[in-house]
Amino acid sequence: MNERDLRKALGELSTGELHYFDSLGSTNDEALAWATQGAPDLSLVIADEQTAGRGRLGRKWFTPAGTALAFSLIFRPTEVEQAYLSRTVGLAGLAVCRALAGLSMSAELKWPNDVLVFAQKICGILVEAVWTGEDMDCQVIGIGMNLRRESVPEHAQLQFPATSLENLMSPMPERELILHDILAALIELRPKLSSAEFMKLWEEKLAFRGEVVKIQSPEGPTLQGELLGLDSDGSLRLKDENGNPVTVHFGDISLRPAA
Ligand code: BT5
Repeated sequence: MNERDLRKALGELSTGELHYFDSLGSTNDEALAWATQGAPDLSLVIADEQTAGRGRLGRKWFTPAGTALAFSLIFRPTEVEQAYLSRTVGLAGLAVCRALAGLSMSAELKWPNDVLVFAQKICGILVEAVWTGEDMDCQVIGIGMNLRRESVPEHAQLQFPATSLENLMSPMPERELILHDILAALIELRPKLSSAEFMKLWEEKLAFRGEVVKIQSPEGPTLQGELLGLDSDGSLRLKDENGNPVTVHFGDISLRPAA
């Protein structure tokens, strides 16, 4: 991967500027810093290797050189989109699902931020905000996708089973093309962000829908219930063991099938 090939592959897409690094701590850190300096909407930070890739709450994201797709997109919401910022993670997830569908792969979204194929994590998403005082200036959408087998951490380091594209298909398309397809899908879906149709698309892709799942969060007791769908802000709707409706808001949530 190099900057010239990347620019060529992204050619006709209406993305912003592009910063490519052979090696970087975290593309999200770089994008957050660049965003505060005014990077335009849909500007991209891409790295071949991340030495301090991040998951949620300081967890590590593994990105060895030459094995994965790791990038961050600066998302400057329009006035309409400002009211739907909690949907951005769904936008990113749906875009990844669409890109994988183009490779004949059926992906699902494990709420709130994982993309699964055959119930294994192939991609993680980390959406972070840049604030100016009390106002959210923009968001950074970080996406890490496992391509080669070597991108998958050792079993002991995993919180959830993981896989790579190479495990599922051979030969694999070029990284640049996968990136192109994710961005093209995101740009195409973006105008729907505020619609009910968008929430329907997101719900249809939810993993474990109709199944009993366990929800753990550090703040509360473990909850078990049937996964029903999403509220309009992207919160998760469950039916608990007593048949009562429960809403789970975004946070440090871990979701697992109960069985
Ligand atoms: C995530 O966090 O899944 C979000 C990951 C976002 C990574 C992208 S890469 C580009 C951008 N720049 C960054 O610095 N980050 C973003 P979370 O749900 O907290 O999951 C983290 C957990 O996933 C870790 O604790 C490991 O158990 C596991 N993990 C780490 N690396 C993995 C990998 N390559 N594949 C699958 N699982 C992994």
